[in-house]
Formats: sequence, structure tokens, C-alpha cells
Amino acid sequence: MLNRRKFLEKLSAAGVLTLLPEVVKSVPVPAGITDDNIAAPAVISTWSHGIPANKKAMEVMQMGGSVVDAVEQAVMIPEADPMNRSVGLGGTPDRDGHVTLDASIMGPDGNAGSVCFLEHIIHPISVARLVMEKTPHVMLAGEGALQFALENGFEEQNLLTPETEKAWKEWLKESDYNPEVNWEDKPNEFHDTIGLLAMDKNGDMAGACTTSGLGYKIRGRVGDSPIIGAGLFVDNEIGGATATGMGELVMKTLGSFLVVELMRQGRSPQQACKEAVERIVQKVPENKIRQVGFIAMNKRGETGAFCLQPGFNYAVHQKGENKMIDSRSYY
Ligand code: SD4
Repeated sequence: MLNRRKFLEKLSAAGVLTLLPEVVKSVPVPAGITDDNIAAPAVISTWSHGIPANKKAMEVMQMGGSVVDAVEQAVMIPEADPMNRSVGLGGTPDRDGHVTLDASIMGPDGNAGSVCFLEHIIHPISVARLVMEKTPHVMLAGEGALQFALENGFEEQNLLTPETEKAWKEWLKESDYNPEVNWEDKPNEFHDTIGLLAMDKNGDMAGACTTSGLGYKIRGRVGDSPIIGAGLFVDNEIGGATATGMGELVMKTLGSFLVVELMRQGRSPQQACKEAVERIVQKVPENKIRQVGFIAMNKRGETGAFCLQPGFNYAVHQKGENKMIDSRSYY
């Protein structure tokens, strides 16, 4: 039987490929089919905290860890960083001063786990992984997620640092309890979620996403990051996608799933991210004053990104280089 590569070689020799539109040429390589052009291993992640996270993911894979180990341990770095105001320890609290965390993880076997509205646990990604691997469920929330974490040996700690408490108290003075204060003039503030996708040398993919969510949100608000298909989606036959920004816009369009499905239809990661942003523009009226960014990687190790407002950047670690790239934006 003709495999895809040989099939494409025959088409190419016949000059047929030059006649095909770009989207058809970039159809991802199905799992299990070898291709010399696959740029694996590869890691892509959101914002500048992606640089150390990408490095960690590569190290874990080089040391023989699984791709799931890689994505988990990578995003644990910003989770543990008290200076990072939007992930884990030191994350911006809700408007009542509580740090509440959302996280999700997906592996190459299609399994998924997540936690939302979780308090007092510095590494929500590890709780999400445990939900994925040790329960028949996908998502645990709030007190139940905390109980599950404690039963499994996680320790409670105060995640509100003196700095974030001080900033929250300052915010309270003028906030008028509006959790969206400052969003119109500073669309890139209050959201620096890390979403990260990795592919190991065999071409297997996993993803992780973790955040303290929207700064000064209403207590109980959950964003897109722990919603499988919204903040994160990985299909090991096609590729993965993850999102950052105002989660409500991503949830209303199931953005990461959409990006992966567009790649399934033959779009490049870049084009798929762009079309998912355009879907938000078509469907969600607040798009003009909000930020959303998507990153994606397909089974060839090709990467791409797109966002609503200028200002989103992401980190790509591939072929020995770990570098920041400015995303193209709709506006
Ligand atoms: C949320 N999407 O809770 C998250 C926040 C975020 O970069 O992405 N920050 O809506």
C-alpha cells in the first residue's frame, strides 16, 4: 500500500503539488507515518515565561521523561514563581482576595484532566494530571478538587504573597468592584496564563495550561484554561492548541478545539489560529476591547500563533533554539 509520503512524492514528481493550494500541502502527517521533515522534539508556549518552561520541557524529554512529564514539569516553573502574577504562587487574587487556580493537561493517548476554582495548592497542573491518570473523570472543581489534592499528598499553602495582597488592596481602593477594570486600555494585563505544547522525538504530543485566571474576577469565576477544547486541546493524530487572554471569548467559540479541527482540515497552525481569532471577531462583540491569543503545533512540528490585539508573544524551542516570537494580530 502507498503511504502518504510516497504518495506525495509521486504527486510531486508529476508536478501536481505545485498546482495544489497551500492548505492541502500542509496537511499534518498522520501519527505513525515517518517523515524526514518532522521537526521533533519541539515545544511552544505562551508569553515570555515560556522560555524557561520550554527549556525545562526539552530537558525532561532529553533525560528520558515522557512528553506528559515534560509539559507538567515545564509549567510548574511559572506556577512556583512568586513574581509571576497570573499563575500559581503569587497569582492575582479574585476581587475578594482569594487566589483561585485553573489548570488542564492532555496526553498523547487522548486522556485529559483538569481542575478549576482550586485554592491553596501551588501546582494545580499536578492535581490535573492526577485527575487524568488516577480517576475515571476529567475535571474536579473547588472544594472537591482541594479535598482530592490533600488526600493525594499535596500540601496547602497560602498563595497570596505580600506583593499581590498589597496590589489587591490598592486595586480595591478604586475598583468599584469591577473585575474588568483596566481591560479597555491595557488588554495584555491581568492575563499571562502559560499554555504549552510539546512533541517528543517520536512525534507524540501533550499539552498543559495553568493560570490564576482573570485578575480581580468575581469569586467562583472559571476561565477557559481548565475547559478541555477551550483553553487546551491535543489530538495526537493532528496536533495541539492552547489559548491565553480573556477566557470568556475562547469559551464561547471553543477555540483550541476549533484550531485543532481546522488543522485536521488541512490548515497550517498559523492559518488555523488566525481563523479561530476571526471566529471570535465574527461571533463575540467584545472582541474589539479584549485580548485572546492562540498558539498551535501540528504533527510535523510546524508552529503558529495569532491574537486579537497587538502585544501577545510566545516562545518556540526547536532545532536547538529557544526564542520569543511576536504574534501577528487581527487589529
Ligand atoms: C482566563 N485565559 O482565565 C485565562 C487567563 C489568561 O493569560 O489567559 N491569562 O480567562
